[in-house]
Amino acid sequence: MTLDQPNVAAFDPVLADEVRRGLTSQPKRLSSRFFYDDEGSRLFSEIMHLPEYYLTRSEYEILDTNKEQLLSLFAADNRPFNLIELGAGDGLKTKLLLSHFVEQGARFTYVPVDISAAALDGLTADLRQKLPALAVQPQLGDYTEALAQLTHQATEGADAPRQVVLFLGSNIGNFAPADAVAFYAQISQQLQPGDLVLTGFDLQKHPAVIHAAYNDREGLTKAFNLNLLRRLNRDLDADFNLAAFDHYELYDPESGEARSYLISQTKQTVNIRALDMTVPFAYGDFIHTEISRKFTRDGIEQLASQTGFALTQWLTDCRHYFADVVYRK
Ligand code: AVI
Repeated sequence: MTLDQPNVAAFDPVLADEVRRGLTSQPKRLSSRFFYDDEGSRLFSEIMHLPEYYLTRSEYEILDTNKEQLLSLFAADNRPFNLIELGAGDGLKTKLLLSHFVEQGARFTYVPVDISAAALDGLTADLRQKLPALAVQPQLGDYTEALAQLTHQATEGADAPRQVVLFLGSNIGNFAPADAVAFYAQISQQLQPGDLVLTGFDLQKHPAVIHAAYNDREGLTKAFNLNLLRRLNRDLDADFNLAAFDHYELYDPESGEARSYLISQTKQTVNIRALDMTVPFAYGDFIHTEISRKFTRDGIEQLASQTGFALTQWLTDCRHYFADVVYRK
């Protein structure tokens, strides 16, 4: 290898492969999975506090109002339970449930699962300090791998813990419809009858409310979207000029999809040196970066029935913007 050739092996192969495929496909696309480097995670935490981003506050209200009911369900028949949170992040909303469950003397272990070691370490340290009586068993890794490992270890018998999976914050909205079905089918296969899944779904509502949530006046969502290009500059030695791209958000009430794009504001060529690739952009060319699906009750019931679950609880906030839904295996 000569000195001016990129050392491709040093770059994240999954990122490299997806970027190569995404930027040569028509239309161009990049996966929203790559939003969450340290800066992207920080920006998302700020987005959650924006006045326009109603999702977090709506879900907080639901969990706060229904925490007693949720505990009765999770601990039914006096069984202990494992509370397995997929994509725990900073655990903001879960802490509300955890402190209530600990106060009530519930027999349970909290198992946060996350792909980011930094996020898991931070969350675990914070919980050990704030809720020292809580049993925490962090699991680093991909959701389905971690879930497979956990349920494989599960014991049987009357006092065997019930598995309760949490997937909050409408993270499910970032999956394409077929991927969401495959994901729940996989979770379902790993659970026993009587195990539960609590999911946060953002609901369809006035399109203007949804559009504003992804097009905030402060420009944080724009910064979050553009940060993906900054990441490619750093991780794949690319030279995207962030000022030459704009954020564009579309909400389509027919499909229930909010879609984020990055729009080229000029004719330009971008070099991605780690991939030995140049990407031409015409004025107005776009990269599709995220889908945030909004659901109907019918769609949520259908997802349950297609994947081996029954919908047992439907909890919403006072404006009916968001639903936290319990599926039983
Ligand atoms: C993480 N996820 C549920 C967020 C959403 O609403 O789709 C990510 C986000 N994208 C822009 N703003 C927030």
